[in-house]
Amino acid sequence: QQIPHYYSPKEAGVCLALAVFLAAVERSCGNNAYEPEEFLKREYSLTKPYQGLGSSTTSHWELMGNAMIMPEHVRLTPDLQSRQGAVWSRLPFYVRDWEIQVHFKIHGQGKKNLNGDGLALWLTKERMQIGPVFGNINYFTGLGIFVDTYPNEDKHQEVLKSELRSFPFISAMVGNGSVAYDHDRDGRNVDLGGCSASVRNVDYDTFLLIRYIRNTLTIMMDVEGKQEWKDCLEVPGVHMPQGYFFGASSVTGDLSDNHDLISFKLFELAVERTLEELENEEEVLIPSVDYRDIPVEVVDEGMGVLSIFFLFIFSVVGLVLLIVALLLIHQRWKDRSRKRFY
Ligand SMILES: [Ca+2]
Repeated sequence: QQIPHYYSPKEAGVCLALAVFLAAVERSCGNNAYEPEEFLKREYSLTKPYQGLGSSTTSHWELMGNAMIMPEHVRLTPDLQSRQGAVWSRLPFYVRDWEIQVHFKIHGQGKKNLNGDGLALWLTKERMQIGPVFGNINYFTGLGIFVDTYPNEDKHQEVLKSELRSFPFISAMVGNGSVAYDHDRDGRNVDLGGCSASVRNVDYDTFLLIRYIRNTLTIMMDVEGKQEWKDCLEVPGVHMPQGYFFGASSVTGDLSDNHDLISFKLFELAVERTLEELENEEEVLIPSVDYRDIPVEVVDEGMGVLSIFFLFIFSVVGLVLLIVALLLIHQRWKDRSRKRFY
């Protein structure tokens, strides 16, 4: 006679855990058959309680402007006028295929379209600089992803109905150091496109996913509280140099919002490459996008007068210094020749 076997609570617990684990393995294998493996890189990530962020030289991230560390987030700007804040990674970034998951929150007192200006994520050659593009410099070199919450162009100009964008609007831009982000046009002249996303004053969590595999840039978002990624933008043929810096910045003007960065997680993606692919790879020195030539002539417009002015000032200063130096040398030579007579 077989004795019926009852599982002890401990055994049952182990079985249950095993079943849950197997189900999870199956699910991840089933759904993500084509997803590359990913590894969280802590040195490029920023998560609670933000210990790696600060002014000490051992910290991986640096604060700037009005940005403040709070228990639940890094507040890039408070809901007050004319603030600017940013966080920048100190470490140059050398990973070929990667993904960023950004958890953020934009909220404030202002009614719709009476708030601004939004936040930006960066992977650029420059770091820790202040300027007009969501708090960062213009004519940047690298990648900028913008969560623009204020429609500047729609307010100032007649926009074709087909070009009308609903704000907040997420867009991306690749700059090579000589292209301007035109704030009055919400960067529409040079961006790579994007999508509308109601990310402001919502009760649920909002996330952005930026993925870069084999030179294809993909932006996805989870902004409806459904725990699923929705496509926003995909651009193939994006060439990014190595050794750039990650950053997140934000700015407020007459209109404002709280711009909170809750987490920034960088994953390295394991993408296999054939020997041929590796051999044919060339080092990228300047960021570019295949399908469009980044206009270079833009730089000449406003900059022309300014550079001539500076060139003139520098020439004058240089000339004065040269004359002073010559006079000093002449004086010394005169003194010396006089001494020789005594
Ligand atoms: Ca704008």
